[in-house]
Amino acid sequence: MMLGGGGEVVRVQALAESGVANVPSQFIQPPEKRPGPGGHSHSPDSGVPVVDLSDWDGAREEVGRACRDWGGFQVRNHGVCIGLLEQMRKAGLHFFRECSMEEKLRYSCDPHSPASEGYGSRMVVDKEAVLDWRDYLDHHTFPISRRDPNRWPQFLPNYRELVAEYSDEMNKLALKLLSLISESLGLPSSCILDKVGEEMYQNITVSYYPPCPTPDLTLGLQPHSDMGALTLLIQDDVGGLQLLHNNTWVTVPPISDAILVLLADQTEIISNGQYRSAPHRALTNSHHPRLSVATFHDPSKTRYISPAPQLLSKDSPPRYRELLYGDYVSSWYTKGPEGKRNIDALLI
Ligand SMILES: O=C(O)CCC(=O)C(=O)O
Repeated sequence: MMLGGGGEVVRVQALAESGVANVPSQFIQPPEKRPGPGGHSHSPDSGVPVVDLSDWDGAREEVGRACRDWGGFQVRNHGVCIGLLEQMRKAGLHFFRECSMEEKLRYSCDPHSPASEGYGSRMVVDKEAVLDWRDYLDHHTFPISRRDPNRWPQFLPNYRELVAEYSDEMNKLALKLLSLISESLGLPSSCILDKVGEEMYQNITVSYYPPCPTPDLTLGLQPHSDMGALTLLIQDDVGGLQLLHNNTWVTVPPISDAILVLLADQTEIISNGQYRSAPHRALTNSHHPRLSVATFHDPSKTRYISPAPQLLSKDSPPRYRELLYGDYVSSWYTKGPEGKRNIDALLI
């Protein structure tokens, strides 16, 4: 999820490092949204599906079940070099931990433009919104015409090459997963891609969540589902990402070699609601900074999205209105990300 941010905005990391005992009121969630005590525990058997992709054909059914029940699942043996995942996590950490504020600010995103590229803190442009306890660094990486490595920091000599390689690998994996997800619905493998377009838009967001003195009152990232087609996410070993499953928040256990796949709203629409986009949120904790890298794959703004005709019949009428993706994005930014209310507004 990326909205706006930058400019005169308070950097969460700077606030945390100043040693405040109580966070400013703009970061305090209303009581019904607070994680509360105990919201942070996680165990390896949380139930979030883990799918082994060493046999892609064999994984189809499991992927279908995970998309239907959870809207998200972790994958292992996905074909992306584990060393690359580690390098990306380390580089992200280096930016936030080792670079001076002056250097970070050189790459600030435009505070007046939603989803602009660069270093930011404030998710929502709306001045009334509760703030997330997070700073981020966002890169525009696909289509290739959007890539401008001059806008990417150079704090490590190979950072720009690393981002380009990571972007390429995630794009390849996203294409393969969208084919598998299409097949798991009984559709031709190209069906979802035909809808969203081969030339997907890709953004990479590195999120940094500093330790927070009042983790029971704040959120690293508020609950939302992603607006595009598919998100691929890696995290470090701290933990704090949660998926909403049967009305309960379940922590996604960190697995260093795994990639979390999150279905986003357009895939829910194309599946006519057979699969659900996954509401998720990030918790904070008082001791350990946390890092994640989310790679978003979205249709171009000129694509029209609607349920796949092969899934429609007299008994299974369309559940969502057709939309122009650009309109969906604008409306998402206007209303804010809250939970799934953006996609719910399209229900017939
Ligand atoms: O930090 C995380 O684990 C979640 C990141 C996320 O959901 C996002 O950037 O939209």
